[in-house]
Amino acid sequence: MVSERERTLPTFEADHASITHEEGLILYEDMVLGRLFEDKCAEMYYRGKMFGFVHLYNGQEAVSSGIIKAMRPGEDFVCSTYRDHVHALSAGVPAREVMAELFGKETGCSKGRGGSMHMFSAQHKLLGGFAFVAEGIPVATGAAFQTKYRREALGDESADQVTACFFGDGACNNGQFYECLNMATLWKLPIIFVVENNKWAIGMAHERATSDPEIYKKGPAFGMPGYEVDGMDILAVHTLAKEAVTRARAGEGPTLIEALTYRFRGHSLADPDELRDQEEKEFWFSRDPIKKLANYLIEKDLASAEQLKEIDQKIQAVVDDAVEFAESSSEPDPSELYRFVFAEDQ
Ligand SMILES: Cc1ncc(C[n+]2csc(CCOP(=O)(O)OP(=O)(O)O)c2C)c(N)n1
Ligand SMILES: [Mg+2]
Repeated sequence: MVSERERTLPTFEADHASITHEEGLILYEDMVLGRLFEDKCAEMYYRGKMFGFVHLYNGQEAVSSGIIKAMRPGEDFVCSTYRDHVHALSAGVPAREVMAELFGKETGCSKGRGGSMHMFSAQHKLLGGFAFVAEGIPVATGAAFQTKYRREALGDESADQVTACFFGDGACNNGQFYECLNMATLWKLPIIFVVENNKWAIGMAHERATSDPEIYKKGPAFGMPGYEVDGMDILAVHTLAKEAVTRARAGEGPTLIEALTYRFRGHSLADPDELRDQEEKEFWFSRDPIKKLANYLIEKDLASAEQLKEIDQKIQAVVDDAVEFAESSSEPDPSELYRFVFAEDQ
C-alpha cells in the first residue's frame, strides 16, 4: 500500500481551527486563484507565450495561502523561490502583473525583466523570486533583521513586520539554510522558515539526499521550535501559521515549519515527469487541498456548493483577464535595457 510508505500526519482536528465563513472563503478563493492561474500558465507556455523555465505550484496551494493569509498583506515580507507565482498572488500582487511578468511585458511586476523565476514587488513586500536553490533564505533573514534593527536600535515602534521565507526540501541541504537558522535564533528574528517538503528536488528523492529527512527537527537543534504540518490541509497550515506569526511579532523569535506537500505537475513545464511513480502521484492527488477545504466548508455549513462555484467562475474571469492584459501590454523598449538594474531607476 502506497499510503504506508508515504510520510503523512494524523488528521488535523479541523474544529480547532475555529474558522469563520469569511475566512473560509478567503482561503478557498486564494487557493483557487493559485490553481487556475497555474493551469493557465501551462496552457500559455505550451502556446509559446512565455520563455525559459516555468515551475508550477499545483498541489502546494495550502502552504502559500495558509501561511500568507495569516500575515498582514502589504506590510509583512514574503520571500519565495523560483516556484513563485502563487506566493506572489497570495501576497497580493495582481494576477495581471504576475501574468504580464511571465509574458515578459513592461506591465509585469518586475517590469518584464524577471520572468517566471523573478517575481518582485516592493509594494506588496515580495522579496523575490530566486533562481538559485536557497538563495532567498539569507535575503529573508536580512529582511527580518532590518525589522528587528529598526525597532530595537532605531527605536521605530512601527517595526513589527514578520517575514515568511518559503523554500523546498532540496534547499535544506544547502549551507545557507543552517547559517540562517543560527542567526535567526541568535538574534531572535521575526521570521518563519517554511519548508515545502514535496518529496522531490527535481529527480532527487528527499530521503536519498538527506541524512535525517524530518526537516522540522532541525529547528530545535538551533534553538527554535520546529513543527511538521500536513501541507495538504489548509486549516492545519493556517492554524500553525497564526501561532508562528504571533510569536514572531511578539519578539519571541523564529519558527521552522515543515509542510508535507506534493507538486501535482513535473518539476518545470520542461519536465516530462517520468521519475515519480503513478501510485505515489495518485496517493497525493487524492489529498487535493482545494477539494479538502471545499468539502469541509460545505459539511460545516460555512459555504454552499453554489457559493464555491461562483468563486471558481469569478477567479476564472480574473485569470482570463490577466491573459488579455498580458497579451495586450507592450514589451519593454530596447532603449531601456539597462533601466531598473539599480534601485535609483524606480
Ligand atoms: C544552488 C543551486 N543548485 C542547483 C540548482 C538546480 N536546481 C534547480 S531546482 C532544484 C531542486 C530544488 O528542489 P527543492 O528545493 O525541493 O524545491 P522544489 O523544486 O521541489 O520546489 C535544483 C537542484 C539551482 N537552481 N541552484
Ligand atoms: Mg522539493
